[in-house]
Amino acid sequence: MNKNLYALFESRFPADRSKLFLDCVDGPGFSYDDLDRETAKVAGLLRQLGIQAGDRVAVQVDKCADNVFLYLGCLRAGVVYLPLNTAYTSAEVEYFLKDAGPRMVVCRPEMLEAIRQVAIHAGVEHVLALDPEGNGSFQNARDLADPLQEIEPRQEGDLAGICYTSGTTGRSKGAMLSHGNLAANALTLHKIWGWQDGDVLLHALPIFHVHGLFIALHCALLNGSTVILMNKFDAYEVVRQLPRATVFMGVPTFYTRLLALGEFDKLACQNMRLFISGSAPLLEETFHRFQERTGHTILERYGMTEAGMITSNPYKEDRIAGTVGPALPDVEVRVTDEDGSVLPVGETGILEIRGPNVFQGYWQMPDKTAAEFRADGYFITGDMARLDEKGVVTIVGRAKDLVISGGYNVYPKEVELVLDEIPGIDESAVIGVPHPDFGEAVVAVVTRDASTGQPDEAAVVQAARTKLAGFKSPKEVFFVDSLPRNSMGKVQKNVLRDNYQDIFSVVG
Ligand code: MLC
Ligand code: AMP
Repeated sequence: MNKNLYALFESRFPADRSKLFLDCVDGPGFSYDDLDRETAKVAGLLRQLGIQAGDRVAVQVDKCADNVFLYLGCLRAGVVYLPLNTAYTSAEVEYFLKDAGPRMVVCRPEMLEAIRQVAIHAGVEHVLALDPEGNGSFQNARDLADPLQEIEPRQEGDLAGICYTSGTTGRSKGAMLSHGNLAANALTLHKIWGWQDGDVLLHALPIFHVHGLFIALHCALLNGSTVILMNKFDAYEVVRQLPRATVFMGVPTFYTRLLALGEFDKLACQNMRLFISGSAPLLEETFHRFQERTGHTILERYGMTEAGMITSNPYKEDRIAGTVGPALPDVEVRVTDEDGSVLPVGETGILEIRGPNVFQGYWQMPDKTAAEFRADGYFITGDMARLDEKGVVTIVGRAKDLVISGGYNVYPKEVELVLDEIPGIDESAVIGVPHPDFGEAVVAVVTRDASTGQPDEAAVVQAARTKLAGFKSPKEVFFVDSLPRNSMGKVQKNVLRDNYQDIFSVVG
């Protein structure tokens, strides 16, 4: 049997394929028939360009229907999809291209020249453009190609996507996700979240990360549902669209921004069945305010790029604020100490996971892969957690030095490496501090050349932004005479976090 994920989706297409698949808020709609036709054209173009099953295609384009078809067309052709955040600079993209060695990159027209340059260095053969209206050299070529009707035969372990996640060393790692990983996770979530006839997904997440690309889209596809596609999150537009939807997924920032709108009330949510939150911790206060305002209880789940979803609060029983629920039915979780010894219920340690959703390893990094798996196949998440006697997981922190800002991960090391190169900066420490909108915000504490007093804050931020995506750049820069260190000489980030924790007043 063909284990291509696209074949699974196709088996769940609605009987009447004229049903709307994508209802684009800023453009035309596309039926399931259109989905079949558009993905066949994408797959046809890939073959015409000599791109075969197992080859990689990198994509950095604005969210739009054609972006969805590009992803699904790659699946159909057995080509490995490599999504890239549109905020990444060309310097960041160059790393991904060199590391993953894609045969083609599709980018935004305004980035075409810059991406062409880095693509040359990375040895990428084809660089094509796609804009949000569906125009550009990619579409032109696609429309001329002979459609490929077949669905490429795939095994469960064959790769469907490579999703880059930053690392504590500052070097990003490509998490290899197989057709089997994605199918197993999607089938489980579709079942436990009670997807039903008539469900409509309001999709406001970006589609270059696991949450919006896999979790949200895959559940809707398995249900043969209509997806209301928003180009990006906009709280006012969400309130306008909600009456037409039944399911919504978001990061906590989406929910705090919605709650800031007076129009977001019970009436706006009256047709909704389910609100899901994840990618970052949901404050208990937000959970309760949401309940009071809308009468709905947010379902919080926990996941990561390497495994998709791992735990989820229950659909039918009580959802408990501050917890992420038990492991999914086919996933095992345990809490261990540094040595990997399993800790008793109630104790805090590192969360380890095992299941069909867990990735195939990091692209071309066998040592890093080996270091993050135990001998018995458990993956070490790097999140600190505790389990209760019913198996309910509470995430209490992170063992990894990671900031999550508005649902995007920022590894301090990556930012520190850039800051340390700025002339006049001696050394830097990057931390995350509480922020009312983003949950956590990136802040830099630096020492600089005392004789000149340069660079100033604006110069630091400006220099950082030439190399780093905007969400990674520090929201504030503090200049100090020296960084606090422990007796081993290591920077005490906990001291810095304490010193700066109130700089953005948090109002929940
Ligand atoms: C944008 N900016 C951010 C930011 N997003 N700064 C910090 N953190 C963020 N998350 C900055 C930009 O650099 C820019 O800065 C300014 O804000 C305006 O940019 P924008 O794009 O217009 O911002 P906005 O639309 O407000 O975006 C905020 C957001 C977005 C919350 C809507 O960040 C978002 O969609 N987040 C979702 C992330 C997500 O999908 N995560 C899932 C990962 S998967 P300037 O200085 O230029 O003005 C995962 C696994 C799991 O984690 O469990 O799900
Ligand atoms: P990413 O690497 O972008 O996939 O981010 C995964 C990380 O997000 C996890 O390792 C957690 O630290 C965090 N995360 C995801 N969901 C939650 C949640 N519900 N609560 C707390 N942290 C979460």
